[in-house]
Amino acid sequence: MNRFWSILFAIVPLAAFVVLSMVCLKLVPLSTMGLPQPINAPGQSIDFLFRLVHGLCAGVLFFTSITIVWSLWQSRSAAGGTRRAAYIKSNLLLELAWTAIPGALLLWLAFYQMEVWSDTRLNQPTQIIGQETVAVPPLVLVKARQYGWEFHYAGADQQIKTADDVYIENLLVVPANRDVVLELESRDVIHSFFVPELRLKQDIVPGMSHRVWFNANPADQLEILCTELCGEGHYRMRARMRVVAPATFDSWLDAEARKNQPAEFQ
Ligand SMILES: [Cu+2]
Repeated sequence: MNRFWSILFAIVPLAAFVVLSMVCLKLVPLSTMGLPQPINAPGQSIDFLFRLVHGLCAGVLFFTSITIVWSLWQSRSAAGGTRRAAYIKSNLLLELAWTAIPGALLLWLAFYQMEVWSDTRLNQPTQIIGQETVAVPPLVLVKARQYGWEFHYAGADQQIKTADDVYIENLLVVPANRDVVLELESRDVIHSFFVPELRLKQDIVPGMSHRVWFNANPADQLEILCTELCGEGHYRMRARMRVVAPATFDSWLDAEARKNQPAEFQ
């Protein structure tokens, strides 16, 4: 019983280490818990940041766990009266160290991730038209609703929210290796647009327009998920997504436009 607490506190980080190793090495039954391979460059940078933050947290967990287990193990005989815990009122150097080191780490992380953040969230991709550099216009207006996804493609005029928009439900097809901008809106409650392979997630607030963008490699069988609990049918709010060669995309959109489906934008 003397060693119960030190063993208990040792089990937690050990279990965390085992679980993390199983996920990283794709061992059954945790082989599918990791994220799928990213299909765009920022996805790889985000994965690097993800692993970096996890690595730092694992280091802190390991260090604090070792300290706790060691202290408990050392004082296991205190109950027997042979050892007494020392009463330390304060230790300025130690307190400064455990404030400054995590603070500096967090500050460094905040600056270090800024480039990825601005690429993925602040700097909408641009294109050169004539002499001018202009923002790439949205290719698709995405309307989230309980419980499905509507995709209104810019028609021949290359503008969304116009009469020639091409309307498709629960299937998003986009050209590969091109800057694709989406405009996200909600018809009812808060939803969240998530494509795991793009490492792209954006809440969609009713009354607001959100823009997201990506430049992806070809990929099939992707899934768009709603990651905001939006009602009792939330679990079935999913759509398929395909990233295809630009020529394939153009002919696909032409064929869809010829079906002459009405645009249901507001
Ligand atoms: Cu939803």
